Amino acid sequence: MKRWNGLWTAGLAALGFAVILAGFYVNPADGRSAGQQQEAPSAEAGGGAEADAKAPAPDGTVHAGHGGRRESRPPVEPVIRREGGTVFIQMTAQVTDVEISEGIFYNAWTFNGTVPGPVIRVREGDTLVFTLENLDPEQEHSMDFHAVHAAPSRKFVDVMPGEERTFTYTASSPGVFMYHCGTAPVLEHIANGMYGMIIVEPKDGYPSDGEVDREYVLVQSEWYEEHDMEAFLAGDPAYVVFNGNDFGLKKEPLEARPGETVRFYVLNAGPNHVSSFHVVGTIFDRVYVDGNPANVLKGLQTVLLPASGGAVAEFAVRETGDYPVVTHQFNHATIGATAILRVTEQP
Ligand SMILES: [Cu+2]
Repeated sequence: MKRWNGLWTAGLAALGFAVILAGFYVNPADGRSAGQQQEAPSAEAGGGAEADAKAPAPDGTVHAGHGGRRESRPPVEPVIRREGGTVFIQMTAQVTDVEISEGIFYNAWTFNGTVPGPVIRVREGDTLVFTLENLDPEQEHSMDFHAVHAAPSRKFVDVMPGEERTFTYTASSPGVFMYHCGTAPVLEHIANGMYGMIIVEPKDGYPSDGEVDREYVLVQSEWYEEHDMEAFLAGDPAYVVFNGNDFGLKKEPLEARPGETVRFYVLNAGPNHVSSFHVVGTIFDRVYVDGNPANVLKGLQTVLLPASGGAVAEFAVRETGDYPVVTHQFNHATIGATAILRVTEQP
Protein backbone atom coordinates (compact mmCIF):
# COMPACT_ATOMS: atom_id res chain seq x y z
CA MET A 1 0.00 0.00 0.00
CA LYS A 2 1.44 3.32 -1.01
CA ARG A 3 0.33 6.60 0.41
CA TRP A 4 1.52 10.07 -0.29
CA ASN A 5 0.97 12.84 2.10
CA GLY A 6 0.68 16.50 2.06
CA LEU A 7 2.02 17.09 -1.41
CA TRP A 8 0.75 17.33 -4.86
CA THR A 9 2.41 14.31 -6.34
CA ALA A 10 2.85 14.12 -10.05
CA GLY A 11 3.67 10.54 -10.81
CA LEU A 12 3.40 8.28 -13.77
CA ALA A 13 0.52 5.99 -14.49
CA ALA A 14 2.97 3.45 -15.84
CA LEU A 15 4.47 3.19 -12.38
CA GLY A 16 1.15 3.01 -10.67
CA PHE A 17 1.07 6.54 -9.33
CA ALA A 18 -1.52 9.15 -9.99
CA VAL A 19 -1.70 12.85 -9.39
CA ILE A 20 -2.90 13.28 -5.86
CA LEU A 21 -4.32 16.36 -4.23
CA ALA A 22 -3.78 16.07 -0.52
CA GLY A 23 -4.55 18.07 2.58
CA PHE A 24 -1.56 20.32 2.36
CA TYR A 25 -2.65 21.65 -0.98
CA VAL A 26 -4.10 25.06 -0.23
CA ASN A 27 -5.93 27.30 -2.59
CA PRO A 28 -5.71 30.72 -0.94
CA ALA A 29 -8.85 31.89 -2.65
CA ASP A 30 -9.75 34.16 0.22
CA GLY A 31 -6.85 36.39 -0.73
CA ARG A 32 -5.45 36.82 2.76
CA SER A 33 -1.76 37.36 2.84
CA ALA A 34 1.05 38.21 5.19
CA GLY A 35 1.92 41.18 3.07
CA GLN A 36 -1.57 42.53 3.31
CA GLN A 37 -1.34 42.31 7.05
CA GLN A 38 1.84 44.31 6.97
CA GLU A 39 2.00 48.04 6.39
CA ALA A 40 0.76 49.03 2.99
CA PRO A 41 3.68 50.39 0.99
CA SER A 42 3.41 54.07 0.24
CA ALA A 43 4.43 55.59 -3.06
CA GLU A 44 7.59 56.85 -1.37
CA ALA A 45 8.36 53.45 0.06
CA GLY A 46 7.88 52.00 -3.39
CA GLY A 47 10.45 54.40 -4.76
CA GLY A 48 12.86 53.40 -2.05
CA ALA A 49 12.34 49.74 -2.73
CA GLU A 50 13.08 50.37 -6.38
CA ALA A 51 16.32 52.09 -5.50
CA ASP A 52 17.32 49.30 -3.14
CA ALA A 53 16.42 46.68 -5.67
CA LYS A 54 18.97 48.01 -8.13
CA ALA A 55 21.86 47.63 -5.74
CA PRO A 56 24.31 44.93 -6.78
CA ALA A 57 23.27 41.48 -5.66
CA PRO A 58 25.74 39.33 -3.72
CA ASP A 59 26.56 37.36 -6.83
CA GLY A 60 27.73 40.56 -8.48
CA THR A 61 24.82 40.95 -10.84
CA VAL A 62 22.45 43.87 -10.64
CA HIS A 63 19.23 42.72 -9.12
CA ALA A 64 16.47 43.60 -11.51
CA GLY A 65 14.13 44.42 -8.66
CA HIS A 66 10.95 42.40 -8.81
CA GLY A 67 10.55 42.10 -5.08
CA GLY A 68 7.07 43.58 -4.86
CA ARG A 69 3.87 41.69 -4.30
CA ARG A 70 2.19 40.40 -7.40
CA GLU A 71 -1.26 39.08 -8.14
CA SER A 72 -1.84 35.55 -6.92
CA ARG A 73 -2.67 32.98 -9.58
CA PRO A 74 -4.50 29.74 -8.76
CA PRO A 75 -2.33 26.62 -8.83
CA VAL A 76 -1.96 24.85 -12.16
CA GLU A 77 -1.78 21.09 -12.32
CA PRO A 78 1.46 19.86 -13.89
CA VAL A 79 1.14 17.73 -17.01
CA ILE A 80 3.17 14.52 -17.00
CA ARG A 81 2.98 12.07 -19.86
CA ARG A 82 5.05 8.99 -20.61
CA GLU A 83 5.82 7.56 -24.04
CA GLY A 84 8.08 4.56 -23.56
CA GLY A 85 11.28 5.80 -21.94
CA THR A 86 10.48 9.45 -22.58
CA VAL A 87 8.61 11.51 -20.02
CA PHE A 88 7.07 14.80 -21.05
CA ILE A 89 6.79 17.21 -18.12
CA GLN A 90 5.05 20.57 -18.33
CA MET A 91 5.31 22.92 -15.38
CA THR A 92 4.67 26.58 -14.71
CA ALA A 93 6.52 29.31 -12.92
CA GLN A 94 3.95 31.53 -11.25
CA VAL A 95 3.20 33.80 -8.32
CA THR A 96 0.73 32.34 -5.83
CA ASP A 97 -0.16 33.16 -2.24
CA VAL A 98 0.55 30.13 -0.05
CA GLU A 99 -0.38 29.60 3.61
CA ILE A 100 2.85 29.14 5.56
CA SER A 101 1.34 29.36 9.06
CA GLU A 102 -2.30 29.41 10.00
CA GLY A 103 -3.73 32.60 8.54
CA ILE A 104 -0.34 33.79 7.30
CA PHE A 105 0.03 33.89 3.54
CA TYR A 106 3.24 34.45 1.62
CA ASN A 107 3.16 35.92 -1.88
CA ALA A 108 5.34 33.12 -3.16
CA TRP A 109 7.25 32.55 -6.37
CA THR A 110 6.34 28.96 -7.17
CA PHE A 111 6.34 26.06 -9.51
CA ASN A 112 2.70 25.35 -10.36
CA GLY A 113 1.32 27.39 -7.48
CA THR A 114 2.43 25.28 -4.52
CA VAL A 115 5.44 25.32 -2.20
CA PRO A 116 7.11 22.90 -2.46
CA GLY A 117 6.32 22.39 -6.13
CA PRO A 118 4.90 19.12 -7.42
CA VAL A 119 6.77 15.93 -6.60
CA ILE A 120 8.05 14.52 -9.88
CA ARG A 121 8.67 10.80 -10.02
CA VAL A 122 10.48 9.19 -12.93
CA ARG A 123 12.68 6.15 -13.49
CA GLU A 124 16.43 5.86 -13.91
CA GLY A 125 17.32 6.13 -17.59
CA ASP A 126 14.23 8.10 -18.59
CA THR A 127 14.62 10.96 -21.04
CA LEU A 128 12.90 14.04 -19.68
CA VAL A 129 11.39 16.50 -22.13
CA PHE A 130 10.71 19.37 -19.82
CA THR A 131 8.73 22.50 -20.66
CA LEU A 132 8.64 25.49 -18.35
CA GLU A 133 5.88 28.01 -18.98
CA ASN A 134 6.55 31.29 -17.21
CA LEU A 135 3.26 32.78 -16.09
CA ASP A 136 4.95 35.42 -13.96
CA PRO A 137 4.29 38.71 -15.74
CA GLU A 138 7.40 40.45 -14.44
CA GLN A 139 10.22 38.11 -13.64
CA GLU A 140 12.24 35.55 -15.55
CA HIS A 141 12.55 32.07 -14.02
CA SER A 142 14.27 28.81 -14.83
CA MET A 143 14.62 25.19 -13.78
CA ASP A 144 17.70 23.51 -12.31
CA PHE A 145 17.10 19.78 -11.93
CA HIS A 146 19.74 18.26 -9.68
CA ALA A 147 18.73 14.90 -11.16
CA VAL A 148 20.40 15.42 -14.53
CA HIS A 149 23.75 16.02 -16.15
CA ALA A 150 23.36 19.12 -18.30
CA ALA A 151 25.24 22.30 -19.12
CA PRO A 152 23.51 24.98 -17.06
CA SER A 153 24.38 27.64 -19.63
CA ARG A 154 22.30 25.76 -22.19
CA LYS A 155 19.76 23.70 -20.25
CA PHE A 156 19.00 25.71 -17.10
CA VAL A 157 18.56 29.08 -18.78
CA ASP A 158 16.01 31.76 -18.04
CA VAL A 159 12.52 31.73 -19.47
CA MET A 160 11.19 35.24 -19.96
CA PRO A 161 7.82 36.39 -18.63
CA GLY A 162 4.99 35.08 -20.76
CA GLU A 163 7.21 32.65 -22.64
CA GLU A 164 7.87 28.93 -22.50
CA ARG A 165 10.91 26.84 -23.34
CA THR A 166 11.57 23.14 -23.64
CA PHE A 167 14.71 21.31 -22.53
CA THR A 168 15.71 17.67 -22.90
CA TYR A 169 17.94 15.66 -20.57
CA THR A 170 18.38 12.16 -19.21
CA ALA A 171 17.74 11.11 -15.63
CA SER A 172 20.67 8.73 -15.53
CA SER A 173 21.30 8.63 -11.77
CA PRO A 174 18.81 7.27 -9.26
CA GLY A 175 18.01 9.32 -6.20
CA VAL A 176 15.99 11.88 -4.31
CA PHE A 177 16.91 15.21 -5.82
CA MET A 178 16.10 18.85 -5.43
CA TYR A 179 14.89 20.98 -8.24
CA HIS A 180 14.79 24.75 -8.02
CA CYS A 181 14.72 27.94 -9.98
CA GLY A 182 18.29 28.83 -10.93
CA THR A 183 17.74 32.43 -11.95
CA ALA A 184 20.05 34.95 -10.27
CA PRO A 185 20.06 35.75 -7.50
CA VAL A 186 19.28 32.10 -6.81
CA LEU A 187 18.86 32.78 -3.10
CA GLU A 188 15.94 35.08 -3.81
CA HIS A 189 14.16 32.58 -6.05
CA ILE A 190 14.55 29.66 -3.65
CA ALA A 191 13.70 31.67 -0.55
CA ASN A 192 10.55 32.92 -2.28
CA GLY A 193 9.41 29.34 -2.84
CA MET A 194 10.79 27.92 -6.10
CA TYR A 195 11.84 24.36 -5.23
CA GLY A 196 10.64 20.81 -5.06
CA MET A 197 11.59 17.13 -5.17
CA ILE A 198 12.24 14.87 -8.13
CA ILE A 199 12.56 11.17 -7.38
CA VAL A 200 14.45 9.07 -9.89
CA GLU A 201 13.56 5.50 -9.06
CA PRO A 202 16.47 3.06 -9.38
CA LYS A 203 16.20 0.86 -12.44
CA ASP A 204 16.03 -2.23 -10.22
CA GLY A 205 14.28 -0.54 -7.33
CA TYR A 206 15.62 -0.39 -3.78
CA PRO A 207 16.68 -3.69 -2.17
CA SER A 208 14.14 -3.03 0.59
CA ASP A 209 11.15 -2.23 -1.63
CA GLY A 210 9.41 -5.41 -0.57
CA GLU A 211 9.53 -4.48 3.10
CA VAL A 212 7.99 -1.02 2.81
CA ASP A 213 4.36 -0.59 3.81
CA ARG A 214 4.02 3.19 3.47
CA GLU A 215 5.82 6.01 1.77
CA TYR A 216 5.78 9.68 2.63
CA VAL A 217 7.46 12.74 1.19
CA LEU A 218 8.91 15.46 3.39
CA VAL A 219 10.57 18.61 2.11
CA GLN A 220 12.17 20.88 4.69
CA SER A 221 12.61 24.55 3.88
CA GLU A 222 12.84 28.01 5.39
CA TRP A 223 10.59 31.04 5.21
CA TYR A 224 11.85 34.54 5.85
CA GLU A 225 10.27 37.97 5.91
CA GLU A 226 8.37 38.25 2.66
CA HIS A 227 10.50 39.21 -0.35
CA ASP A 228 13.21 40.54 1.97
CA MET A 229 16.61 39.90 0.40
CA GLU A 230 18.39 41.20 3.49
CA ALA A 231 16.54 38.65 5.63
CA PHE A 232 17.38 35.90 3.15
CA LEU A 233 21.05 36.87 3.40
CA ALA A 234 20.99 37.13 7.18
CA GLY A 235 19.73 33.55 7.33
CA ASP A 236 17.57 33.82 10.44
CA PRO A 237 14.31 32.22 9.28
CA ALA A 238 10.88 33.15 10.59
CA TYR A 239 9.73 29.59 9.98
CA VAL A 240 11.41 26.31 9.17
CA VAL A 241 8.78 23.98 7.80
CA PHE A 242 7.95 20.58 6.39
CA ASN A 243 6.01 20.58 3.14
CA GLY A 244 5.60 24.32 3.06
CA ASN A 245 3.92 25.20 6.33
CA ASP A 246 4.23 24.85 10.09
CA PHE A 247 0.87 23.28 10.87
CA GLY A 248 -0.33 20.79 8.25
CA LEU A 249 1.47 17.68 9.43
CA LYS A 250 0.61 18.40 13.05
CA LYS A 251 -3.10 18.91 12.40
CA GLU A 252 -3.24 15.92 10.11
CA PRO A 253 -0.56 13.50 11.28
CA LEU A 254 1.04 10.94 9.05
CA GLU A 255 -0.24 7.47 9.79
CA ALA A 256 1.13 4.00 10.26
CA ARG A 257 0.21 0.72 11.94
CA PRO A 258 2.30 -1.19 14.47
CA GLY A 259 4.78 -3.47 12.75
CA GLU A 260 4.82 -1.53 9.51
CA THR A 261 7.93 -0.25 7.78
CA VAL A 262 7.68 3.40 6.81
CA ARG A 263 9.76 5.04 4.08
CA PHE A 264 10.40 8.75 3.92
CA TYR A 265 11.65 10.43 0.80
CA VAL A 266 13.16 13.48 2.45
CA LEU A 267 14.79 16.58 1.02
CA ASN A 268 16.23 19.69 2.57
CA ALA A 269 15.58 22.60 0.20
CA GLY A 270 17.18 25.15 2.50
CA PRO A 271 18.09 27.59 1.09
CA ASN A 272 20.49 28.39 3.94
CA HIS A 273 20.51 25.70 6.61
CA VAL A 274 21.20 22.01 6.99
CA SER A 275 18.69 19.57 8.42
CA SER A 276 19.25 16.92 11.07
CA PHE A 277 16.36 14.65 10.20
CA HIS A 278 15.18 12.49 13.05
CA VAL A 279 12.12 10.53 14.08
CA VAL A 280 11.71 10.50 17.84
CA GLY A 281 11.30 7.00 19.23
CA THR A 282 12.82 5.10 16.34
CA ILE A 283 16.13 4.25 14.71
CA PHE A 284 16.40 4.22 10.94
CA ASP A 285 16.88 0.64 9.76
CA ARG A 286 18.26 1.87 6.42
CA VAL A 287 19.11 5.20 4.91
CA TYR A 288 19.98 5.57 1.25
CA VAL A 289 21.96 8.79 1.16
CA ASP A 290 20.66 11.04 -1.62
CA GLY A 291 18.32 8.19 -2.45
CA ASN A 292 20.97 6.17 -4.28
CA PRO A 293 20.71 2.45 -3.43
CA ALA A 294 24.53 2.21 -3.48
CA ASN A 295 24.74 4.61 -0.51
CA VAL A 296 23.14 2.52 2.21
CA LEU A 297 23.72 3.18 5.88
CA LYS A 298 22.21 1.16 8.72
CA GLY A 299 21.13 1.93 12.25
CA LEU A 300 21.16 5.72 12.00
CA GLN A 301 19.53 7.91 14.64
CA THR A 302 19.72 11.11 12.57
CA VAL A 303 20.24 11.84 8.90
CA LEU A 304 22.29 14.91 8.05
CA LEU A 305 20.89 16.65 5.00
CA PRO A 306 22.91 19.48 3.53
CA ALA A 307 21.08 22.24 1.72
CA SER A 308 19.80 20.43 -1.37
CA GLY A 309 20.51 17.00 0.14
CA GLY A 310 18.04 14.15 -0.02
CA ALA A 311 17.61 10.65 1.36
CA VAL A 312 15.39 7.63 1.52
CA ALA A 313 15.00 6.79 5.20
CA GLU A 314 13.21 3.64 6.40
CA PHE A 315 12.22 2.36 9.80
CA ALA A 316 9.79 -0.05 11.40
CA VAL A 317 7.38 1.20 14.05
CA ARG A 318 6.70 -1.22 16.86
CA GLU A 319 4.26 0.44 19.24
CA THR A 320 1.17 2.58 18.94
CA GLY A 321 1.53 6.23 19.81
CA ASP A 322 2.69 9.58 18.42
CA TYR A 323 6.21 9.87 17.04
CA PRO A 324 7.45 13.41 16.37
CA VAL A 325 9.35 13.84 13.11
CA VAL A 326 11.79 16.70 13.45
CA THR A 327 15.00 18.33 12.49
CA HIS A 328 17.07 17.78 15.61
CA GLN A 329 18.24 21.37 15.31
CA PHE A 330 15.57 22.32 17.79
CA ASN A 331 15.66 26.02 17.14
CA HIS A 332 14.24 25.01 13.75
CA ALA A 333 11.93 22.29 15.02
CA THR A 334 10.45 24.84 17.41
CA ILE A 335 9.58 27.27 14.63
CA GLY A 336 7.79 24.76 12.50
CA ALA A 337 9.84 21.77 11.37
CA THR A 338 7.93 19.15 13.31
CA ALA A 339 5.46 16.59 12.00
CA ILE A 340 3.63 13.83 13.82
CA LEU A 341 3.66 10.20 12.78
CA ARG A 342 0.64 8.61 14.49
CA VAL A 343 0.81 4.87 14.90
CA THR A 344 -2.56 3.30 15.61
CA GLU A 345 -4.31 -0.02 15.22
CA GLN A 346 -6.78 -0.13 12.34
CA PRO A 347 -8.90 3.04 12.42
CU1 LIG B 1 12.61 31.98 -10.29
